[in-house]
Amino acid sequence: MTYVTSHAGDTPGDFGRDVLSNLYYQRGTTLESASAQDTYQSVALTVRNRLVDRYIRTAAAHYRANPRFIYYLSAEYMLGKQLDQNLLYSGTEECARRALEGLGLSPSELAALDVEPGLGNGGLGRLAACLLDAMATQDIPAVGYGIRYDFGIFKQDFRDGGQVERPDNWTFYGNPWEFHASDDQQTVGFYGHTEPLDGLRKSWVPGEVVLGEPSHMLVPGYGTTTVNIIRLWRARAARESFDLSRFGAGQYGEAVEEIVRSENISKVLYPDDSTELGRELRLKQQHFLVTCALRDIVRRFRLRNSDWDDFAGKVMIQLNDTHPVMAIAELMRMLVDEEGLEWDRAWSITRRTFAYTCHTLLPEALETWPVALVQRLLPRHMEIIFLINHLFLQEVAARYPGDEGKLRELSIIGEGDEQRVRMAHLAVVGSSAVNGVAELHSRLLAATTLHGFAELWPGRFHNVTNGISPRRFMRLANPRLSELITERIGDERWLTDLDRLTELEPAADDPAFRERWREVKRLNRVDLAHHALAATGVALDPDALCDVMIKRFHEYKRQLMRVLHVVALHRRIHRGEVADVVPRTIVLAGKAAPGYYAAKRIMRLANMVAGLVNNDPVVSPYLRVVFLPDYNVSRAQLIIPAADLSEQISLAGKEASGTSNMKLALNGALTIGTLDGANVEIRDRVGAAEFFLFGLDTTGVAALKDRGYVPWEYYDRDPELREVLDVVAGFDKEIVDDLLHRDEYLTLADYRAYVDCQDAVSRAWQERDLWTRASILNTARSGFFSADRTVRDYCRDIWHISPLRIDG
Ligand code: CBF
Repeated sequence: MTYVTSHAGDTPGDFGRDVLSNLYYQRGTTLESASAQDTYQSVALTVRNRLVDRYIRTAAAHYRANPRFIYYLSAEYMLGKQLDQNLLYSGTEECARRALEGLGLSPSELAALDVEPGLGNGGLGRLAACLLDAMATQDIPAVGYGIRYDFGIFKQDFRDGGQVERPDNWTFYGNPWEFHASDDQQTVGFYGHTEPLDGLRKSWVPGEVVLGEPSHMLVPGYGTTTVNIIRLWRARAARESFDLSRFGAGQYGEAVEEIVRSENISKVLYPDDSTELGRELRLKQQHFLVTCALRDIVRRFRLRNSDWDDFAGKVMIQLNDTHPVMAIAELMRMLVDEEGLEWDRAWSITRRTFAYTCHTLLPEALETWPVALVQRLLPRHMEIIFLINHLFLQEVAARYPGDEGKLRELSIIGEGDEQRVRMAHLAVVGSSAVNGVAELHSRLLAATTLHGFAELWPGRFHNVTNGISPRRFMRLANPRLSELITERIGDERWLTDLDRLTELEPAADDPAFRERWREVKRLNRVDLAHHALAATGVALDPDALCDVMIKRFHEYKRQLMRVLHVVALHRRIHRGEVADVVPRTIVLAGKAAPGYYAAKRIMRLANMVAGLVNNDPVVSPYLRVVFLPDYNVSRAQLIIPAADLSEQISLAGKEASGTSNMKLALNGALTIGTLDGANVEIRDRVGAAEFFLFGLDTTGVAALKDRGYVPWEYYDRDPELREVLDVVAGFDKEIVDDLLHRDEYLTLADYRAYVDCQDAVSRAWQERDLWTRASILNTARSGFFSADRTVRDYCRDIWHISPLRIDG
């Protein structure tokens, strides 16, 4: 059989012909009568098809080589728009542009119809997408597994300054990027009971069964043939679940009850967990994902292998945070109960198969599940977890004889008011490797949060500092700067070898280059200003310093401190103290978890302060605040290239890594930040002189807390802070009360250092050449933060695999 496969040497004519053919045969229409959706979907298919040939070749080469695969399990993926990415990765950008223009179509109007799959919340989900990109680019055989939520992360609007959440029906018009594979459906059980078989084996008789239906999207590598996939699962009810007789009796709701109950599992990302039912649904989602993924992984393993002792050699499962950790119990269940393996053999295979990435230091972010809930929903898994824990605690007891405290500390089962399964403990016990996501984070994990485990198994603990995709966050986001860099370096290979950016260093001292760099930054600020005006009605000055804080709203990230500084600037300017003031645009963007009231209050305050500033005719020539709603990957791609200053101001010891810090530094923004997360490594690499450091470090934080932190003292001693808090109290007294009496994240303690450091930023901005020099050096020295390097670190330290290059 021969297929028309290769699009190498494509001309605009070929591309245009394929668009027309897709319009005709896939949408049943012609260019003359096509709707905007018809045209967009046909163009998307045309681009997608240009990756299929590479994907088929990749799959065939993987089949032949039977390598060790990396299976990345994650509840979240923030993939970003696919059209711009796939045009770039298929090498058809230019050809497509000419073809579309030839057909009288506007590439930018088509791009606007491309929908971002918002299948994640924030850093962890975007990291997953960057790692998939880098794995494909590094020729690592890999599959990402996740859930195909019907509704992704909510859309954010503001009403009276407060966040309003709207559903994100991202596949409303269909998703042209995915391939459905109904034949690979899997069956997932819930509830029920267990029955003894022989030895430790049991049979689980589920009380409810749901189907998982996969579809996959292509994950192309850049500058290589490899195209991997991400496989997303959607929950479906069994075929016969529609109750025809009830429907006939007019009981329309009851007739589809089972369908609705089943499909609810993949309905939304992170269902509200403030109710018992919501929590149960979340656990159901987790079990659904891991069961579908594991069954698919075993199916793939069996294509070329038959001996279970080869499993861990062929299968490496990376657990992205605790959400997929139930996979450890599920694999044990499959091996012991279904495959009849001895417990010890199954445990050895399981432990060697899994590796776990921890993304937090906040104890409250380490997931736990009530034993009673797990017992009811997943009775066999609970028995398995108890047994894993029992055997583990025997090991602990042997190592620390008589030390009851140690047993309590390390146990997978937490004993409080109610027994709870500590998922991070299960992850560490059931994995061959555990890693933090920045040097400081990994160090603190081993010293504090997971200390007992690091003492027990020091060799199991690693650091893999996060990274970002330079393709997405430089080449696609910032084409102007990319072009300038390519022109200077001489070729585009820096996009896959980001350390080559160091070749820009001499250019930092070249006045003509600095001028062009500034011009690019300015044009990017002009683009942002257009967008901000359209989105919010706030007019921005493209010559003002663009000061950016983009991230989830969380108290520890301290958006509140950002707002306090804005109020301080407002007061100063309003009083006429403008001698040292440089015009600034404060850009804020980020969502808060719907039930996180403290974060939502801060967001509301930020919007109110924005109104105060923007509507004050004395202040607004110097200062503007724009809060761009509905932050997502596409908005990040727009904001980051325009940024001059990157706000990374979390309380030291709270941010695991951060990745917006890397994206902004790569795009030439200077950082104002604390010694937290990956800020530490950014400062080490770009240079202390090119980084505005302020605030307590982790030792200072601990010492202050030990001494007894009294926020009032800072208020008493700092007249400007007093004035600022008085203004804030006029908007929201509760926020000020909390700051003065509790201030868990030491905002007042770091406030003065922060504001003084911001003054230093303003002075530095006036030294335009020095600033631009530092901006260029930030870019030139950010090569380390490429996700390609992250993937290479995983390969070397955790996965123990090498790239598999696909010919052609
Ligand atoms: O490691 C990726 C990111 O993950 C988080 O967003 C998370 O969800 N735990 C952390 O908060 C970030 O610090 C980290 O960069």
